[in-house]
Amino acid sequence: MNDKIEVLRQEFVAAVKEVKTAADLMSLENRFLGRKRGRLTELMKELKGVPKQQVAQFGQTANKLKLEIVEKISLLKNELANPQGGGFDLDYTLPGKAFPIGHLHLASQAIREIADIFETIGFQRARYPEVEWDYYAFEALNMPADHPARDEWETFFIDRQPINKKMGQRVLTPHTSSGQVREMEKGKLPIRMMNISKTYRRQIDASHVPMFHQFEGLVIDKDINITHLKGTVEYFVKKFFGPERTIRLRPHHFKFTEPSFEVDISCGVCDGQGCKLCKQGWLELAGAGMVHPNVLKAGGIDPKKYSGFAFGWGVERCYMMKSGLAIDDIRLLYKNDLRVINQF
Ligand code: FA5
Repeated sequence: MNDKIEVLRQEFVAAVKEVKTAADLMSLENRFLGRKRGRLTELMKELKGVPKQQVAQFGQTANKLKLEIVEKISLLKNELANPQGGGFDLDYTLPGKAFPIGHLHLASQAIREIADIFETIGFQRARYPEVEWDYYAFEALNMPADHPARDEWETFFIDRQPINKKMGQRVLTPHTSSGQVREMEKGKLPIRMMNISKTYRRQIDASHVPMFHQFEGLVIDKDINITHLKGTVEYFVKKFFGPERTIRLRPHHFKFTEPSFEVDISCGVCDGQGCKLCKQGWLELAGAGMVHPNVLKAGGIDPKKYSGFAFGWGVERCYMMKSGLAIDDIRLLYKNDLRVINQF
């Protein structure tokens, strides 16, 4: 029996020399200490056939070998984990590992900047559901069921059929305007609301993404008129795009504002002179208008006493215009490609 133990020791010593990797070490451990077929386990089983008087002595020798094997394997594990040698010793003079530092996504940066600008002129941020009722997204905004204007919002529907008599179906909110009547329903006047949030549409191409952000301003008070709208939009444009930029309001049509406008901004490339990018000196920014009396009524506000204006723009598009970013595909912003994202 003593011979067998010695042979096993030699076998182990030889096997240790072959260990180069963590995988080798694991298989060495299995081979000698494995519970079922480990060489040492097998040897221990043989003790059963040894005459009684010799069991204690052989048991001791075999246990000693087991201890040696366990210690050696744990030493090897340490060495592999600290290849600099010296087990747990550390070389404090080695340069440290630099961890990559992240930053806010372009949309988050833009949202912070936009929120700050409007906060200084008294707009308060509010939040509304992303999964919204058809009522707030369309019906209360003067777009009754089956009205063709709804088509422009290419909506994601959660329910196939209306599930509530007044509210209709649930949708992924296709524009931040869905916050307008919700804000009015709070019953607090005057209103100076800023809603910046995610919006969803069934659109995807070089200039559209299915999830994007809009920021929407809503002001309601006595004697609010178009000059207030123009002044507010101009203030934002000069702060966000630069003091040299100007705006113009161009007639447009939205069901929830009357009159409605599209806001153009003077081109930053040619300074409004007309160039390849803008053609005639102006770039189209987004929609705005005076809140329609029917929308005020839906929010429980008397249109004879109060009036208001609203505007709702795309965050990503505004930011791309500001940075003069020559990006020909808006989808790049959401592809998580660090080569693109790290440029902002
Ligand atoms: C609206 O959504 C109106 N609710 C805006 C409004 C608010 C008008 C208040 C009047 C009063 P429109 O569908 O044009 O309007 O969208 C506004 C802006 O959102 C667009 O100018 C564009 O910048 C951005 N936008 C729209 N769809 C997408 C899309 N799929 N991907 C990226 N940006 C988009």
